[in-house]
Amino acid sequence: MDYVDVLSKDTRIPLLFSYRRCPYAMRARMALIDSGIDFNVYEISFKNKPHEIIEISPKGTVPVLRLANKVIDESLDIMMWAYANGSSSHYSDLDKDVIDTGLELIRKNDHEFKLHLDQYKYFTNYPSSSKDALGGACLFFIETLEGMLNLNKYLLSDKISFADIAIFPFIRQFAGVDMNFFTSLKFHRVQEWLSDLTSSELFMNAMIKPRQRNASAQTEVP
Ligand SMILES: N[C@@H](CCC(=O)N[C@@H](CS)C(=O)NCC(=O)O)C(=O)O
Repeated sequence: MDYVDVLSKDTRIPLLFSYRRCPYAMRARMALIDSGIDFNVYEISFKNKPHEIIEISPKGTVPVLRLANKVIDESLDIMMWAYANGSSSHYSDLDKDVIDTGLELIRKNDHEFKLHLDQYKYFTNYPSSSKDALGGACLFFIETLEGMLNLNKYLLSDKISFADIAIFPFIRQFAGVDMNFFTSLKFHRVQEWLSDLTSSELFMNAMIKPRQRNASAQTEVP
């Protein structure tokens, strides 16, 4: 299938507007794959966003999932749609209070940790703070994760769940700012968890270049 063809109005296969390195898009791709949903990917360029994405989601962020009958343009909503419509039980087999714990953790990630992560990532924009101080300001969340991973192999249980998938791409970014700093931390369970998820088949599949993914999706169209 040609790369551009995925933008056609043929909506038999869900189309994800994505950006390979965006952590929100990563969580959406991982959840779609994890739940066994076949989908196409259109990799956008931020400098030249295709009009197709702006038409269906004027706020212009990725990921955006185009379905036959609706558009979903928040990563967490895409994850929830995937788990509700796919074949995986990584969401539905959890008790409601465990799901609530996962959602609260994701809220903390998206609305508290992310602010500190962005300052740490772009530390040169904050000359009045040292890089180490900005990294240190992120540790409240890493410590919370360490506490949870001391109880279970993954964040909510001994099985990977939506919470691991939603949060892991941001911790990967945190580690990537300065790997020496990350490995020097005493948070060994988080380090193992990150390494486990980074080398997982699920993550590798989510990082496949769009052209390859689209080609395999096409073969399944009747
Ligand atoms: N709350 C949104 C946030 C998505 C988001 O901010 N994505 C970034 C890329 S990582 C984006 O598209 N930014 C728009 C831009 O840079 O123009 C979600 O969860 O989907």
